[in-house]
Amino acid sequence: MAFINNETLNVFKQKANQLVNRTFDKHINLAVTGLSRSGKTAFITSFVNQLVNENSQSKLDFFNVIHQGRFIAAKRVPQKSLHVPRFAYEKSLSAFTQTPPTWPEPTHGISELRLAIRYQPEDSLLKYATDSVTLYVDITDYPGEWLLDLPMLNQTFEEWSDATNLLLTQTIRRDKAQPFLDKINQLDPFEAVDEDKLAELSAEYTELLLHFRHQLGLSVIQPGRFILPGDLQDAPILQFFPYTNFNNIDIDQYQNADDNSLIGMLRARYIEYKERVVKTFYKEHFVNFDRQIILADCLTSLNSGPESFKDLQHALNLIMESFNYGKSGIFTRLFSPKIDKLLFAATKADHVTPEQHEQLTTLLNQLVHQTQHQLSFDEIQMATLAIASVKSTKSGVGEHQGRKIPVIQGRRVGDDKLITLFPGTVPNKIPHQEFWQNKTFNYVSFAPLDAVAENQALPHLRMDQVLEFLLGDKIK
Ligand SMILES: Nc1nc2c(ncn2[C@@H]2O[C@H](COP(=O)(O)OP(=O)(O)OP(=O)(O)O)[C@@H](O)[C@H]2O)c(=O)[nH]1
Ligand SMILES: [Mg+2]
Repeated sequence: MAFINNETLNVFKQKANQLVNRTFDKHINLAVTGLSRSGKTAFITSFVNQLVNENSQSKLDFFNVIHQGRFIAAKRVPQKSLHVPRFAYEKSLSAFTQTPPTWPEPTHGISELRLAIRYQPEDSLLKYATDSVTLYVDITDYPGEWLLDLPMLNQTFEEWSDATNLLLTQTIRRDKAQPFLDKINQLDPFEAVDEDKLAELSAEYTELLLHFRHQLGLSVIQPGRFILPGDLQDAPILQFFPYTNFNNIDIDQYQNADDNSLIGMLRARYIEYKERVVKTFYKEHFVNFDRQIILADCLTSLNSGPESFKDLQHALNLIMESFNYGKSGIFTRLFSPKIDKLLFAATKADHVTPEQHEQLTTLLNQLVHQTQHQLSFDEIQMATLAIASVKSTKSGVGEHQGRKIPVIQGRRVGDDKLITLFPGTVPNKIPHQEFWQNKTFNYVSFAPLDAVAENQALPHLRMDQVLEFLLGDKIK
């Protein structure tokens, strides 16, 4: 007869418990996106930081699992996909812990991080079966520019070229684009291709896109990969450009042009780009996302003027196409994504006084829902919030001409000076000419206010509401 001693029994119990836990463990693939500089890195850093440093003083009251005292702990664990770069959490956090604190460096592609959150279940079934459950959250950071390419999948090279030509010849882009357009329009599209010349013109087109994004604050950048090439830098697949003179060439001759002619090669590379770059992202990554947060920096666009704002509107429109599963032929044909929750966040809300936050949320809501096409989002629950991943201002009351007005105070980026101001009123709907004429909105970039200790939670605005919306139902 075999005897089981206490120790063996304990090991047994432990194993049984582990097995139960494994059965009940949950998992979410959470994707974070937004155009460049919209605040993705700061957001993910704060998201992780809030959870791993959760303690009795944490400011996450709207995250129910914490409010109800069921949260046990969160930690980073090795990520799932070994072929995707790691999100550089330590590096990014160190920007906020150094003195004086700064913002993290820009990032240039996709990255991943896995978080394990242990909690006590409240769900009646789970509660009797186990003391704790782990929710694994795989967070992916990817550039919103990649979503701008989706509509290209439905366009031929001619259609895309014509659409891009239209964009390049509109007011704000025209001045800068004209010399490039002149060069293209002088080319003989049927001549034998010179690959060096093609590379040179592609580089020129990329420079234009970079100028539009970073100097003019524009958002509609196509192909998105051109300004964020990652490991495709200098690859021929990123060496093409729109042919902007279709009106003046013989279409039959174009249809019959072979790949060794200039226009033939442009067309071939465009097709290859769609197949290998655009589709691959959707097939390898996008289809696996369960939840998505889209960060939009409405305040910088408001500050940059009507053209920049209109462009953000246009870009959000294009981005929404990626979540339009109902009608879009692209999705029914090629992919079956499964995103069930979509959160739009207006970032950097700490740049305006608190009573403006509601207006900012309403404004983003209008931008998201203004889309001309009747999109079908039946399957997706959507919400809009105004947030600050890392709150960098203090708010208070000041006086102007004998009147009390709300103000914010922060360290201005550039000269580090502590300044106090009322940045102005955020329009609660898509602004008309009057708003732009009066130009009462004055946005100033602030540096993070105070350095935090490594185990201290970063100050924020509404990150707890973000957590509740994105994870709340999975952590019951
Ligand atoms: N005041 C304030 N500024 C913020 C906040 N989040 C981001 N910023 C500002 O926005 C800039 C861009 O933030 P990132 O988090 O690097 O944005 P990103 O989307 O990762 O940018 P890329 O990596 O270039 O695509 C920062 O350098 C800050 O100036 C915030 O919560 N508050
Ligand atoms: Mg980044």
